[in-house]
Formats: sequence, structure tokens, C-alpha cells
Amino acid sequence: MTKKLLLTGFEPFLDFSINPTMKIAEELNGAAIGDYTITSHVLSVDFHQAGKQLLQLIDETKPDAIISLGLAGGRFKINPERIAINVNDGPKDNQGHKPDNEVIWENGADGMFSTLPISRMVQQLNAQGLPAEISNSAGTYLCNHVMYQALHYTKINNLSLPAGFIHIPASHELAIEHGKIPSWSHDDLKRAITICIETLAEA
Ligand code: PCA
Repeated sequence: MTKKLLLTGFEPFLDFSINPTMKIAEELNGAAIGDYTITSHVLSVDFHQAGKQLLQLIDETKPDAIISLGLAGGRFKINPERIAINVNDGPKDNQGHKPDNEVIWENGADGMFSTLPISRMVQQLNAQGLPAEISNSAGTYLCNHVMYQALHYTKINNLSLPAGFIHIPASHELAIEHGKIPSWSHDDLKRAITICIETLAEA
């Protein structure tokens, strides 16, 4: 039986005029990888909306697994994230809200670990020549926020589905516009995410 994977990307934000996760999410929408069929959506870089959008998508699609993608402009490798923390902080979001050390969920756990096979993903990526490393911090901005929201939701609803977050470097297209960050080709970024999904399917 085929399983459903909810895959999310993000819209552009701050001085990143392109978000490569958006194109990857759009191009993989409807694709079948391993025993997963992918449903993709692009989330808003908006602290008041992104979590609601994600939780609504989970309710609507009833996925068997969730992978959220985000741009980490300046990073060199594919970074599956290990942990999400119960904090919103950082610069203004796309609606002008600037969180200052806010909690995401009152009484939520301080931190929650990814339930994706992140070590295996990193091994598979490196084995196929794509630099990858587990990251021990997803930051405190929107990426950490949606990772925390997904893990909190699966925990309080006793859902045993794998969920987590993968940060990716800039695409060449973005790096040329931005001027100060390393980049990968879009095809390699997309191949890396495909390998992560294949790894999840084999887990
Ligand atoms: N990256 C940001 C938010 C949106 C995105 O793609 C982050 O790392 O939090």
C-alpha cells in the first residue's frame, strides 16, 4: 500500500529573494519515491501562520511521514536537523513580527528530537557524493518553529509517524542574487532530498 509523505518548503524571506525549498517542494508534488507518494506545500515565513498551516495540512492529508525543508543560507552541506526547541526568536518575519524569546507551546517540552532516520540519511547522502552532516541546531526562527510544531503535534496526538526537518544550502540562482553565500545546483539539491526520502522509505 502506498504511504503519504507531507513535504513542505518555505517562501522567500529576509534578504533571500529566492527560496530553493519552494521549487523542490513544487517539483516533487505528486511524485512517488519508494512507497511514498508526495503531497507538497509551501509555508509562509510568518510565526502566526506557519504552524497553523502545517497542522491544518496534517489534519487534511493524514500523512504517514512529514519532512519540512528550509533554506540555511551560508551553510555548505545538507543538514538533517536533530532537535527543535520551544523558542521563537530572531529577525522580523514576512509580516513584520519580531519574536523575542517567546515560547511556542506553554508547557511543551524544551526540546524534541527528529523522528526521521537522520543518521542513515547523512550516510546515504555522503555515500552518493553529496556532502551532508547532522545539524544540532535548527536555530530559533521559522524552521525550528515548524519542526517543533510537527513534533509537538505528533507527540500530543500519539501519532507514531516519522517527522522532522532538513536544512539545505542556497541554489546557484539564489547565490548569484545574494552575492555572499555558497551554493549547490538545483538538481543536486533536489537529488539530495530524493535520497533522504528514499532512505526514509527503506527505514
Ligand atoms: N529558512 C528559515 C525560515 C525559512 C527558511 O527557508 C530558517 O532557517 O528558519
